[in-house]
Amino acid sequence: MCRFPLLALTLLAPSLALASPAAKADLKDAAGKPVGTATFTSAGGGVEVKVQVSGLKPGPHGFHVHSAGICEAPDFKTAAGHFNPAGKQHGLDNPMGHHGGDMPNLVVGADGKGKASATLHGVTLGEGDASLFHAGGTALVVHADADDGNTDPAGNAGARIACGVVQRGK
Ligand SMILES: [Cu+2]
Ligand SMILES: [Zn+2]
Repeated sequence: MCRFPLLALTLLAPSLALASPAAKADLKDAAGKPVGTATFTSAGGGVEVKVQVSGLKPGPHGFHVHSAGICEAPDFKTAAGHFNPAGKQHGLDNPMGHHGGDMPNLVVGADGKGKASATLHGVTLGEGDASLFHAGGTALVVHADADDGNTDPAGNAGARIACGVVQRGK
């Protein structure tokens, strides 16, 4: 009989979805060209971010989760400031920091490609103000220059060169 497997699937599906909420962002540059992707998964009381990019200038680039889920080229100012649900200052090296959306620099190689993974602490994929899905959403932004790790409010990381809205995964 096929009735039992169907019933089991129906019962399992919702609990699996709750156990591993996931999200992604498709990064585009100021000209609208795709330059990378990021994935977000719940991990150890925070959110693990994995990003890979291509076609970017070699060297270190600041990248952060910003507090509004709107990516309007060319300057991506619509993504607003860094996601900061705890009301801290900017920077992983700042004693008054750091923002929930702060991460170490993304290093791009001579071939224009780069990869990074980082964990956002005090941030969730669930409900509430600390969620990447809070009202208005969030976006992942890559900058032209390195983040110095402590200058409030944005680490002197320069122009915003790529942006992707954080979207619920399937
Ligand atoms: Cu940023
Ligand atoms: Zn910040």
